[in-house]
Amino acid sequence: MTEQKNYHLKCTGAALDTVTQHSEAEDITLFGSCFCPFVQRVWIALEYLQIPYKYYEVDPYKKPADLLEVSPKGLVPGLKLHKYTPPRGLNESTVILEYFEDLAANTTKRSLLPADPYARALVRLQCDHISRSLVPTFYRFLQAQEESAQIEHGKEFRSGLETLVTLFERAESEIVQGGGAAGVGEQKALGAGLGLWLEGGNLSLSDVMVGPWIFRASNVLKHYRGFELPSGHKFEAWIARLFAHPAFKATCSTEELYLDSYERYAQNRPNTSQVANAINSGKPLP
Ligand SMILES: N[C@@H](CCC(=O)N[C@@H](CS)C(=O)NCC(=O)O)C(=O)O
Repeated sequence: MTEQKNYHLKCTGAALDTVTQHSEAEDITLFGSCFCPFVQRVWIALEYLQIPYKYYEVDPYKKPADLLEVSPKGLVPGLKLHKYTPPRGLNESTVILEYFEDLAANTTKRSLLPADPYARALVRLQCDHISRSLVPTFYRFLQAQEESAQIEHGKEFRSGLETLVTLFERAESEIVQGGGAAGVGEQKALGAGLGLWLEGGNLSLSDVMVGPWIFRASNVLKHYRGFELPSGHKFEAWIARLFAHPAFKATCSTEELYLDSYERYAQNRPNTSQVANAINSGKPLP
């Protein structure tokens, strides 16, 4: 029998360089795990919003006491906030993202969202779809063992990506084209915060929310399920902008780390994780 691969415990490649650059004490410590997409989300946001932080690698499956102190379910990401005495904790990637957005508004003045309330709502609609549909479908597809189930869930994942594209197109058409912009400069201003879907756009909350799974679709799903991301000029251009973005690249390890770390999901091994158990029992993700 070929040897089973296990999850990694240390970043590699560009992510390892970033970890090395963020090894000194700061007001925020990010408790992370090198393979975890929920961690990668908040890590990209820290990089993009230029919020100072220290990266601290933990094994969430071992439930170390210092992780449980900041994240009650023992899930990564967790934050330790040293500006409070005693220090406080925060968990849940989506909540942490909003926290960083609020922090940056008062400090670095950078943002992952457009300024206009309706445009912000459209980005949040994209995020809602990512959380409730795309992310669980990724795991259902990867964990499916029967060929028929793999085909069914592969279709669901592809259709989830298509829905995301529809939501991107809606924001583009309502805000940029429907915004009555006279020239390229005005169009760019209206599109600010709507994400990398727009040529010349900035990273958005939805790019950050979905990017880690798109990346794992490009390597893990491709390797284990033969999945190919949608083709087409606009989709490919979006992916290229996303994968080349400095904040995104800085948090990526090398492909081997992901392939090894996800073998247990692809084989649907028992007790892989709380996420895997939730998928197998039809319960909501933790
Ligand atoms: N809803 C959580 C999910 C985080 C999560 O599931 N993280 C995984 C690693 S990718 C974990 O810590 N797993 C530990 C376990 O399953 O016990 C979030 O968005 O932060």
